[in-house]
Amino acid sequence: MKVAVVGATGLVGGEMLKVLAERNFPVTELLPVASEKSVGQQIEFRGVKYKVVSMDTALAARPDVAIFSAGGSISKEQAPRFAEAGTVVIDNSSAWRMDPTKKLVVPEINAKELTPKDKIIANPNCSTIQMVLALHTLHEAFRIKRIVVSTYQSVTGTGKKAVDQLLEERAGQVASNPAYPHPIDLNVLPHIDVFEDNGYTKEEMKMVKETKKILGDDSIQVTATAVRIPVMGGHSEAINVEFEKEYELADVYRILRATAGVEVVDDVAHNRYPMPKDAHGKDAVLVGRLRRDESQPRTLNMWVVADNLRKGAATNAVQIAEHMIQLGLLKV
Ligand code: 11C
Repeated sequence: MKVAVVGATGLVGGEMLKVLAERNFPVTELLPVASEKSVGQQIEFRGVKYKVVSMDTALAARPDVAIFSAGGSISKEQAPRFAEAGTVVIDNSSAWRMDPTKKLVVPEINAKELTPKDKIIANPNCSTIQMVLALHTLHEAFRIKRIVVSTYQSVTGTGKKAVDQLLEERAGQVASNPAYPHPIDLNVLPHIDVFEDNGYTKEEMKMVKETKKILGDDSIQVTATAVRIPVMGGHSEAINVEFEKEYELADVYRILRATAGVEVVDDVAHNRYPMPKDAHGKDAVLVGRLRRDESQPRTLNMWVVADNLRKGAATNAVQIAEHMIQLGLLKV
């Protein structure tokens, strides 16, 4: 299969290449695409060196599938060109997620909704993916009424510039080209992406809107506070979820242990709970600290951690492509 990776030189693009190789995705020809200034640069994939090409060169090669991780405006402009040329586009930006004509897919939840008409498929935001993966089977069992979530997000969600800011500050320097309006080392920023008119950030509103769309239920109420912390390796989330039906904690454990892509890490007697350093490099969404909210009936507290570059981005995108192969929507 001819595969284009758009944004191949970025943090997510690099993880895409790693995940495609690890999962033995049937790549016969790779087209790494990046901005004009990176064209000609070499990247390595499965031990072979490939030259970075321009968008137009990749388009002319008519790839079977193009995985985009190059930001919303590039996706908005370029994804339709690829789709018109017959390429299936899996887009990791926010450009198409809330478009009612596009599917927003977490494969374990809703890949079955994909049809031959779907030529641009949206990959959700990382903080949404890990939350809905930890919640969808509980929703089936007990019906979610309301979610209150606070996130603790890794600097890798912002990109290389933020990783460099953290590393420079940690080395005692003033960041040369900071990604954030404040220092991030020894600090916490209740600010991810831009502020909207309602006082929430765009990241917080993505969690509200995308959750409803993926779970296919507009009645679910979601309120979020998204926070950047000086961590690399994964996003963490404190989730308080109120159900319509009463639940038994034993059933919650049983359901989560049987949920594909979820790993329960919950043994407080031995100080075992999910942490970003353990999620780093893994595809599983780690769930722990499961406990009844004693202040309100039918309500559960949980702590959910995942590698935002993997299940939150690259792994989910590659899994969408794999499901499309299984469903006969992409031909090998
Ligand atoms: C962050 N969640 O951690 C963001 C990164 O809409 O795909 C991913 C943004 C997106 O900053």
